[in-house]
Amino acid sequence: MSLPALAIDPFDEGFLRDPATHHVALRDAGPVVWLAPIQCYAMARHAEVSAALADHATYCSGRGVGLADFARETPWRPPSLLLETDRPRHDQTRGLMNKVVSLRALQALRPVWSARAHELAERLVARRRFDAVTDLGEAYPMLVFPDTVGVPQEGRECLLRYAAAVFNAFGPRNAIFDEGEAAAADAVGWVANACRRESLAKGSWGTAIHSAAADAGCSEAEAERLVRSLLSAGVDTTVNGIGIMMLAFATFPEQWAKLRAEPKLARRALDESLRWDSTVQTFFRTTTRAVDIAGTTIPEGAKLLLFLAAANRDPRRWDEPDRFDLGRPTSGHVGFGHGIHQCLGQMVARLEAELVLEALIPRVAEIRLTGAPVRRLNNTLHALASLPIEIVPA
Ligand code: OVM
Repeated sequence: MSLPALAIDPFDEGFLRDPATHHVALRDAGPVVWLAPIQCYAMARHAEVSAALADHATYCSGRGVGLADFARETPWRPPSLLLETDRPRHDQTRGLMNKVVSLRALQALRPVWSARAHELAERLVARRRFDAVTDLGEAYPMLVFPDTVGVPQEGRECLLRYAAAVFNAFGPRNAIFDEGEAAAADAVGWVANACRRESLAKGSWGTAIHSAAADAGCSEAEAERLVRSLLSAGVDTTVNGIGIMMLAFATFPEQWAKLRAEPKLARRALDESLRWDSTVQTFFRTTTRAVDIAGTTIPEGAKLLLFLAAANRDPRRWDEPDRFDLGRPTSGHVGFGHGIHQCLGQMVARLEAELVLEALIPRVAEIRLTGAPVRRLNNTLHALASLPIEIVPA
């Protein structure tokens, strides 16, 4: 089989405004394609994306999970010791982070996080009309997550601009990348300072990371970079995860009714929402050897773009993939990735989403869109700037 060459730039505005439409063409073109405008290979079908994520030895992360090849180009920032690292180092850092970001730690936080969700829901429902992105999707994670990591109060709004810039920087140096970087100029310094042991609150996840990192023989600078991972990956992801989940319920009102009838489904809602419209749309890998895929040889040292969001709607894998359906088994979705790099914070994200829904279920009978959702273009995230809704109180 020859390699289909496509003239698609998955980071241009037309693509980013409506990725799902373009994903169809990418999947149908073949199991692996060549994207001429960005000069790299790509996969968009579930079977291949999932297999590549599972094969961390062939498809490495240490040369960056963006378009930039760290073997040839200077990274935008010092590489993440988790995301942009391979075995054996990765397992050491991941192991110590797993001890801090644990189910046990989250169980302890649950009562406080739940109270915050109820207070916020109470205020929003009283207004009836609100923006599900700014007033809820952004507001809720900002009420619970920065306190948990233990960063200083002053200047926390930097976190959103920082995260947006981090995710833009996985793409090519287009206008979106440059604008994100310019907007985050001050945020980079704020985040660097927030990650220092002296800046972090006692008893926080941040100081716990510093202790665990020191025990594992990491330097202070490495510990700071591990805290940086939480601030990079834990904000814009959950912000948009919650925003898109609200869009899903507004678009499929019968699913809101189903959730109200069966509130236990709240625990699974985020996973189906991520399958339906994945917050993290793409990540790259780099081949460590020549590899044959369906008769095509990808050479060693090649960048390969994995379309997580396209895999999550691949009709070869999912029945009626475009339907948001709380009743479907979501296991195998790659919205949190797959394999050794699978999302460290997935339990955090699930808990935030579950608690937001738990607070809304008894108060909200219906969710209606009052205007068109507004996209916020990002090179990696499917992000929303605004989602105006009106609720019918229960
Ligand atoms: C990190 C990091 C940054 C962005 C995303 C991510 C999705 C991780 O600094 O480790 O995971």
